[in-house]
Amino acid sequence: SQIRDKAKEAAEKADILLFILDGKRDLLPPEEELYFSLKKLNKLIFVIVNKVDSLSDEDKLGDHYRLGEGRIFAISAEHKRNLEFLKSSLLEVIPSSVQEEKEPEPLKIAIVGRINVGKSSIVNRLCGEERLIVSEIPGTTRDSTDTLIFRNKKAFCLVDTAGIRKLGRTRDKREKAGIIKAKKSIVRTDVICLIMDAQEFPTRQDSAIAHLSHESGKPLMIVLNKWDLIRKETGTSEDFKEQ
Ligand SMILES: Nc1nc2c(ncn2[C@@H]2O[C@H](COP(=O)(O)OP(=O)(O)OP(=O)(O)O)[C@@H](O)[C@H]2O)c(=O)[nH]1
Ligand SMILES: [Mg+2]
Repeated sequence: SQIRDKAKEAAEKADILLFILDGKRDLLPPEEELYFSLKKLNKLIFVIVNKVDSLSDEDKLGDHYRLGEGRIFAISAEHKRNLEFLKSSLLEVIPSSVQEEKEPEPLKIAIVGRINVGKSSIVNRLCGEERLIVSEIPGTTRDSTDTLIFRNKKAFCLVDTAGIRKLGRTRDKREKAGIIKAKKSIVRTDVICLIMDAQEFPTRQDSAIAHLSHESGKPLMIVLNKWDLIRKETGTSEDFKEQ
């Protein structure tokens, strides 16, 4: 239900909604319900049926036409079918002033670290809303997510990533893919922010990630999170700094 709430929140903030359906199976009653609840937001909704790989797949669509006032986009993301048509239809409805604004590329900051150290929590705090799902269950973030924040009228892109652990430690294919993507994010961003858990710091995995960051040649920021859980005495933070 956290996922559904996040989707609803995103829909409320958006100007145009892309409602994606699976063309390889029938329309499900909850999908239809969700569509009609989104319609109440009075926003432009594009109903997109994905996985329509061929013309014969397109002929099989029936129930899907119940949504979108009879206008649906039958596409195949994998086979790039009808994507150009979708793109030009989208461009038609986006006001031209929005298209023309050419802002400088925001600085990309990768938020990386071991699982459960609080990466997603930090992004949420920095953007001032509960944008990302946070939980005490390790391995919550499965994919990299970009979040734009503004400071002094400048845009920064925070890239939350999946917690990095040894690939051999998990059998979950999606988690593995997430870990590989997290490592790649170190390459595609401008600044690396390595988050560590102050209670467990520093672990071997922390050093491995620091090493990757160092090799990338990018500026590296080291952040010790969960500082509230540390018993502090005079000089505690100096001791940590030395370590
Ligand atoms: N005490 C304390 N708990 C924190 C702090 N930051 C995050 N947490 C908790 O740590 C847990 C993990 O937080 P997440 O933000 O989901 O951690 P993550 O690094 O994104 O985790 P994965 O996506 O699983 O890799 C949650 O239960 C948070 O509430 C902190 O500063 N102090
Ligand atoms: Mg996370």
